[in-house]
Amino acid sequence: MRARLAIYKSGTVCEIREVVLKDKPKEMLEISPKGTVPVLQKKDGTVIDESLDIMLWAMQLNDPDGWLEPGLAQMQHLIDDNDNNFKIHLDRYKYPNRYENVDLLEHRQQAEAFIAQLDNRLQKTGYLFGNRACLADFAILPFVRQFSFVDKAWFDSRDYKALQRWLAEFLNSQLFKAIMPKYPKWNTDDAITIFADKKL
Ligand SMILES: N[C@@H](CCC(=O)N[C@@H](CS)C(=O)NCC(=O)O)C(=O)O
Repeated sequence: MRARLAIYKSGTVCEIREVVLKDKPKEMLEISPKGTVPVLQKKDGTVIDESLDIMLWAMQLNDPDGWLEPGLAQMQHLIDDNDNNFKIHLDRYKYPNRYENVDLLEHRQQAEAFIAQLDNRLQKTGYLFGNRACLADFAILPFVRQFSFVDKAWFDSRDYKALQRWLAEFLNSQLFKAIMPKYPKWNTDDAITIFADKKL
């Protein structure tokens, strides 16, 4: 989701191939054997197979809203905390059956510490690094969205007003709606589909 957000915001035109994770196409595994999505192949054949790197690539091409303005060094620490810590707990809270000996409430509690940290920042400035959304907001929001939906009633009952407003604004945004349409699974001989070419 975060790669889509950045590609769309940058206005970069690209072909999209929807992958079903249980049935990854050989074309994808040939260019990125690690087998995770998203994978982006540039016109020169270069492959970027980490979502944050795809965001950075797109923003370096065109950054109309100044997503990179706070400076990557500033934002990186919080994004790393999201990717290397919050996401671990989120996965175990959301999919406890995929792991052995997992107590989902323990992982919810661990994940909640990050939520509280974000809420604290958002209370002060409205967005993670100042008074408008930047790369860090869009790199982290999709995971907070997932966290909120695991047990929506519980999430809504918590006192994270600034974070709840930040998330609601994202879910109601034109940007979010623009990147959400689903695409059919890609097959080798399919015609080219251009990403976000659908008019809302
Ligand atoms: N650090 C990677 C993680 C990507 C990742 O784990 N993606 C999941 C889907 S959200 C995946 O492709 N899993 C592979 C699988 O389930 O086979 C990134 O952000 O690009």
